[in-house]
Amino acid sequence: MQKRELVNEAIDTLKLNWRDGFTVPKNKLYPFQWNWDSGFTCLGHACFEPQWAMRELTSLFSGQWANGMIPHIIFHSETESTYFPNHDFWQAEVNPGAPPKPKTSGISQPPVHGFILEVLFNKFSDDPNWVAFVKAIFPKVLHSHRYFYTYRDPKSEGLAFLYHPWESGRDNSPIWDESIARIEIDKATLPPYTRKDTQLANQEERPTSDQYDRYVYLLELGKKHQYDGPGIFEESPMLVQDTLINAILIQSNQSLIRIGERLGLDTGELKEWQAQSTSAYREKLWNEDLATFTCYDLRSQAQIEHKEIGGLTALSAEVASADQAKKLNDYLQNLHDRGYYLCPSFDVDSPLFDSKRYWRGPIWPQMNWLIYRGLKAYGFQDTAEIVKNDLLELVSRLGFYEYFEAQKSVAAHLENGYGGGQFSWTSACVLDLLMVDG
Ligand code: 9WN
Repeated sequence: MQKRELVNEAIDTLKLNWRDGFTVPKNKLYPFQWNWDSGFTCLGHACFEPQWAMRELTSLFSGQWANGMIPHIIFHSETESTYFPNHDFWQAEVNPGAPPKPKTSGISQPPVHGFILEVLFNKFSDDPNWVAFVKAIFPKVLHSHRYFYTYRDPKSEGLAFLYHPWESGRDNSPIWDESIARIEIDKATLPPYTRKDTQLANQEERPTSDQYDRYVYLLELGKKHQYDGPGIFEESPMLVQDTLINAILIQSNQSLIRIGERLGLDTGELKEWQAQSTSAYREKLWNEDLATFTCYDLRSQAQIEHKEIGGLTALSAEVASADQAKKLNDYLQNLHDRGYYLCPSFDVDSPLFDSKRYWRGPIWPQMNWLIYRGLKAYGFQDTAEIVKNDLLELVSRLGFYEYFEAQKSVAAHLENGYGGGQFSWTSACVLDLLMVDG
């Protein structure tokens, strides 16, 4: 596909997935508004219908809880029935601070909205409507960061924990295997449920049914503790300081600090968080032997020793030291030399690598967008171009899919990507790369 065709198809896909105020990631498979998807989707709106970006964020923040949390799903429709778990399974009303409407889930996702807001602000800062919008939403984004520091960092380390794989955005990554293996599934007490995803996407590309049982177990655990109670920290078999969530938090803190300084808003709290988070991230999560950043398991009190895509987001957050960044760049160059598309979501040399199954190996478009910008920020222009061009090649050959095969030799024989087609963040990231970066 030529550049013009790619641009047109990306815009058509975003229009197709637009629901008069917000965007669904993919019709039927994901029929509501998702937290971090919405942030990336704004990048696309900004290229052809900037007003939609304001409306997208306004819709998302209409689901914000009193404690500051932006839920990972906002169920704008209560009748849509093609997704499990629906709002009635989550029962967010167990927490008195959840809004009565829109209905929401009870956990969060990587807080991308601070840095997305900065991208938008940089683009439209001459427009008084945008300046007013940024000023109005700034305290809400700030409050969503406060949620992580208040409810997810009980020892005040500057690193937020997650207790559900869905919060990480990379649901079935092998990095969660050990944590969720601690769960003892008792079918007699697990509430009955029916998955919908495997009716809409290839079963081999989705998490397994055993993993779903564990996702439901952790959802029930959250519900039992009103989704923000201290019992979660005490009881959850999964308690992890994640590389991705914390890198995104740091990246968004920095964006909010810059926005706040330009607009004369108070950034004192942000600067305190940021100073603590950056040094904790660099020291606690770096693994010298693996030469990457790793998640930290608060239950076993040890790093989760795997190379995976979350560690690379330290580049986009610009939290890696120059030496750490060079090692991450070398890792990517090596994968490129060995015939992989960049950036595989998991260690290609691990027996747990699966180039087809969701977060256990495939390439994810929004991750390439982040890592591309991170590499550029550190001056690794050549690798950045590979990351960008690999994504554009995959999309122009295989379509606007959710994720893609990582091995070039395998992808050469494929006619499509994996998961859902006509995907929103794929369209938005491609549009931004083509229209903004040329
Ligand atoms: C659970 C919507 C979301 C993304 C996640 C991705 C996938 C959901 C699911 O789809 O997760 O949140 O049902 O599989 O892993 O990153 O936000 O696109």
